[in-house]
Amino acid sequence: MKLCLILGDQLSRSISSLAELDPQQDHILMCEVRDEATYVKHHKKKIALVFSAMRHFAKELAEDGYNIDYVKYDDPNNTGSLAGEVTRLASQKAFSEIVVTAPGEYRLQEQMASWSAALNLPVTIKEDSRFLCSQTEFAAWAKGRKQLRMEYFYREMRRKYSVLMNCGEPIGGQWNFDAENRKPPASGLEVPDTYRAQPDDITQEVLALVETHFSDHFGDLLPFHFTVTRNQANEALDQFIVKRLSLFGDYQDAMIQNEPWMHHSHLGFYLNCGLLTPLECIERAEKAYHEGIAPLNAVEGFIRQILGWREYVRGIYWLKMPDYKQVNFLEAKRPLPEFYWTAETQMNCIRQCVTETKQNAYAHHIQRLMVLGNFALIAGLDPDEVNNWYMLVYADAYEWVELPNVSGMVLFADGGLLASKPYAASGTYINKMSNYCGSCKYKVSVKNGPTACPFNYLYWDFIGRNEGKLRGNQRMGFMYKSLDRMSEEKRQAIRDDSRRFFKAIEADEKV
Ligand code: FAD
Ligand code: DLZ
Ligand code: SF4
Repeated sequence: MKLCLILGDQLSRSISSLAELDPQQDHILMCEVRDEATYVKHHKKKIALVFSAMRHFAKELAEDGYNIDYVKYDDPNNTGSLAGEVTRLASQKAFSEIVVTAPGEYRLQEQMASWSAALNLPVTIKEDSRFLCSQTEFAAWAKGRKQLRMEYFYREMRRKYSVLMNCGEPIGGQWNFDAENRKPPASGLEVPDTYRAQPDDITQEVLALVETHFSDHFGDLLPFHFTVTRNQANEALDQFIVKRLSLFGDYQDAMIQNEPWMHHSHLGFYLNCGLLTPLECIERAEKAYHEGIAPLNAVEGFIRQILGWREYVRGIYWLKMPDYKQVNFLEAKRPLPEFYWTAETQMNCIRQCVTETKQNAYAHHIQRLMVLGNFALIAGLDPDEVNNWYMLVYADAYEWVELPNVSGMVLFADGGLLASKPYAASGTYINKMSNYCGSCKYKVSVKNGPTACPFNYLYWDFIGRNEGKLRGNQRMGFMYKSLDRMSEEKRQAIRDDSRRFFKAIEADEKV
């Protein structure tokens, strides 16, 4: 008799641990535990999503005849840890083996390595089949390459899965249509609402539990409209394909005041906990292209995020852990400013993005990268503090995807393994891609002085401050030529403004 442990982000019928299970005699354990809910103090909405989706998944498996042992968070016997719950059940029943699909995070893999000795039982850890590129395949692709560029990995994945291909060539004659995907927000652009599921009795019970036990966690619990079943997640996918995919490409980088959802898919929450599989999202998008529902730039752009970026960052994570958690190439040390929690800042772009993050446990990619991340980069914020924040605030956050995006893509803390140059930008970029600056106390057109947009001087301060590390980067050559042309007076003004700004943050003044 086997015991199969299913984790809160493994809610798929296709996971490897379920494959050889005998519903007649084997047991499945699912448990809501303090350790997983608090190793970072996750956003309340994320805990509610995971617990409710776990309960629904367990119910479906039970209806299909599996023996389920489900431990609720407030069960008085709950030990609070996965190891504790496996041990407790193993002491009650005579299991011959523990089976689990490999966890998504390194820390859990480390923990599981000691279970067999502790339990005196074989523990079989099966390949994580929720991904399209295994760790071994990624390692083989990476071996011997000087640079691990996502674009080349993506092309191989397109070939491997024959996605948007025609006789070995990419449909449309090119692999990537990104150049068409940088439109600023059009005035009067109508943005369809995100999919909103109605909370049922199971979800209501979970919401009450989260309110009771996690009231000190970040974020708004209500309104709660995440999908918590596979059927609902499928509807959310359908709705994305019909209502938003056609403009996904055009407005992928655009930001509009009070429009948190834009034309993005909002499917990452469900992909990452197992309610949707990456291949079905890709196939539905490809079908939409062939049926004329969405243009190639949108479909290719969306598919690249899932078949390319998502698989690639996971590959990097497992290739480079545990060292990747320590990287800090730019030796950034500044503590995370309080406004990342409170949204109390005069910088309208940051206020918007933090407020929406608090409300929705979501911000779209460009808000994460070019507003919140860009500030963290150019202000020199400590990677540990920034990683903790991103892990905690988003409902789709799991370390395998969060860490490479933050330390690699945003902070350049890995020295250029993931991104060929830092994604640093001044206020001009934010002004081009959003309408945030119009409602800001600062003036994006002003470069120095108390009324200037802080992104403007912090950007050049970042370039100057990190000259020793970045001047040698070929892709930064243009920036250093511009810096070289700057008068000493201008450079001093940048340093003075930046110093004044940092001092104000340190003194808890509202900046
Ligand atoms: P869409 O824009 O609709 O994209 C479709 C899907 O593509 C996403 O659901 C996601 O599965 C995948 N995808 C897109 N970009 C990336 C990427 N850079 N890396 C991996 N997958 C990608 N994504 C997470 O899933 N979890 C995280 O914790 C996370 N943290 C991030 C932190 C930072 C600083 C940055 C810059 C990006 C982060 N991302 C993360 C990637 C991306 O921002 C989110 O996947 C996306 O915003 C989720 O919203 P969506 O489902 O509407 O995505
Ligand atoms: C995210 C999460 C949360 C909040 N709670 C649980 C839980 O109580 N029980 C569980 O099995 N899984 C949970 N998860 C998902 C795990 O944290 C996830 O499996 C690991 O981080 C590995 O990716
Ligand atoms: Fe952000 Fe600067 Fe624009 Fe204000 S002016 S919204 S701080 S980019």
